[in-house]
Amino acid sequence: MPCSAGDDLPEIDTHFQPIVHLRDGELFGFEALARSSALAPGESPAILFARAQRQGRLWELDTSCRRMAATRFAERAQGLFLLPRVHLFLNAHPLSLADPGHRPGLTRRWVQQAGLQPSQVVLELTETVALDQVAYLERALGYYRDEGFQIALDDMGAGHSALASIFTLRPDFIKIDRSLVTGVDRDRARQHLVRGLAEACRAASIQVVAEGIERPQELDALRALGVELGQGFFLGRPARLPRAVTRRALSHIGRRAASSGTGIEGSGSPPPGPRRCSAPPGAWPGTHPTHG
Ligand SMILES: [Ca+2]
Repeated sequence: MPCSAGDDLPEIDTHFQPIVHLRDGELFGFEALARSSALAPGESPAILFARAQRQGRLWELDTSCRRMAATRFAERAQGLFLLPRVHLFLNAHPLSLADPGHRPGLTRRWVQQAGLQPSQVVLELTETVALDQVAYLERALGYYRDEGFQIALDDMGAGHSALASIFTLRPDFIKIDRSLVTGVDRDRARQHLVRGLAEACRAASIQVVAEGIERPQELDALRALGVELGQGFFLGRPARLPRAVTRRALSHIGRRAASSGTGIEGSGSPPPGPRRCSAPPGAWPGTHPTHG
């Protein structure tokens, strides 16, 4: 059941999309994605945030989305959140901390009330709004890190994002935008860029998540290029109930793990991945075979 984010703010519900280890298909976590009946099909929630920003209510909408996401995750995840290594990725607008309505400590409170540890939660800060506003991004990163959260820079490679800011800001994760992921298996320029990004991030102990993986060939290419984590329709569509990776993707990853030869120049054994969840893929509730 969706619920109101506040007086005359739109009704918001949350869907969850799995984030998966590309090497073996194990679940790493979920991104919480805002959905609203106030939007037409295909419209981005960014429209709602732009409106809230004009009304001086950006913080109100932003924090309400996170409160609902944490609450819904605890309600719908059938105990998954009790596993300490399942991560919940929550989007946070970097400019909302400058909003007049900002009250500190609320996100941490919502997360803890939902039974989650702040260290399980990754705040995704979009990079595209902040090319000339790095100070806001730095402030948001420091603020949420002090609250005990991990930090991801979102949308890397999209719009105006500045790759160099990765090494200034030193987030825990970067999320590579789908504009670099789509067709990466067929485009050597994208391959060079993604490989360089993955290698640089590994040297800086930053984990890389590729977004928008829709084809098995893209998954194979990203894994060969050293990307550790992925997200996209091939691995699992956003859904009201947090669900594990699709069986189709799991069996594909299993077959690829047993073979070699990706067609990607210079590919070798992938580097050691990030921390693993403690349960095997088959143990996750709600695995669904039909997505992807
Ligand atoms: Ca995001």
